[in-house]
Amino acid sequence: SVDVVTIGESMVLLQPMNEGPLAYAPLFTRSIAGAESNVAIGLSRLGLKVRWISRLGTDPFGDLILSTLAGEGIDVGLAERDGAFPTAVYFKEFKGYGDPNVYYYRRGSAASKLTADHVQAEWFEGAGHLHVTGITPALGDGTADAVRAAMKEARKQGLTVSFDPNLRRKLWSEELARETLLSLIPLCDVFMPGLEEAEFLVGEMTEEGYGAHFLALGAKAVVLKLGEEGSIGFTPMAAYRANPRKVKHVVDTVGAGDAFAAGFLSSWLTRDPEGEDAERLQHALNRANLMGALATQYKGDWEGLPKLAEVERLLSGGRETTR
Ligand code: KDG
Repeated sequence: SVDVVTIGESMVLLQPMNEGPLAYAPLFTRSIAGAESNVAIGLSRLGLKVRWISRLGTDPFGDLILSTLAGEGIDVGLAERDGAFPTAVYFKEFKGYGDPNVYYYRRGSAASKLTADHVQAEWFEGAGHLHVTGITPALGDGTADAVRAAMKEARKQGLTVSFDPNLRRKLWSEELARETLLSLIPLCDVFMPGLEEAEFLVGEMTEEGYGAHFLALGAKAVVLKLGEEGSIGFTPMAAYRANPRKVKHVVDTVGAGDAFAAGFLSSWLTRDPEGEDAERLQHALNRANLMGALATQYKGDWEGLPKLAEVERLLSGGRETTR
């Protein structure tokens, strides 16, 4: 059986070894990344069984992505290869301040050709939950319909669904992004926007206003990410604000939202669903805040993510044996 299915494009990631303009970067490290596979890795390290679905070229970079994810214990057996289109690549640029710049080379990639016709009932068989993001709908002509079809098929088979809007302005127009992302909210159980994304979608409101608004659209839990301010979660029964986990020095913010999602879902999906909402939110949000904070401490989207024992130790204030 599978705890979580996630669908989305992973790319080869090239990161300059040094800070400064990408145009003058002579040396790069090579990894892979993608919002949904970042979540998959986070969940797998926290002990959940995860299946990752995407489309890859029949090229060496596709091989690299598959072997990396398989090495993290993720089921990649249903990912498709398509020899007609390439596996995508992206670059980060570290300026030495603020968020890194990201440059995508993904237009026309194998994953961007995903359509609703590709969505298979077997992707969800034996699974409990589907996680999708707002990146996939932005990738190609048929990808929004594919995500919609996947969310519907998952629900038909009794899975719960989480949705992180993950607004990527470089990938589509504001109008299309807003319309498409809003249309997917009624198909999810857990909606997890950042504060800026919430404002982008429905205009300026209070945090409680966003919670009420997205619950009214059909989500059963709303998780608002407040960055350095922590996070706040809402269900129809409860609201809980979790204090941020302080970090000394932020190295790379890319991937923090995915780590947060993995932290939240790993708790939300595995603890007693009959428990009190406030207590469930508290446990899930504190774990999510810790995961998000840890992800900012490392260059790379997911390499620094912890295993469950480390998360439990950090949350309980236990000591580490280092030597
Ligand atoms: O959330 C991190 C992602 O943004 C990164 O891994 C690349 O998937 C990616 C994207 O589309 O931005």
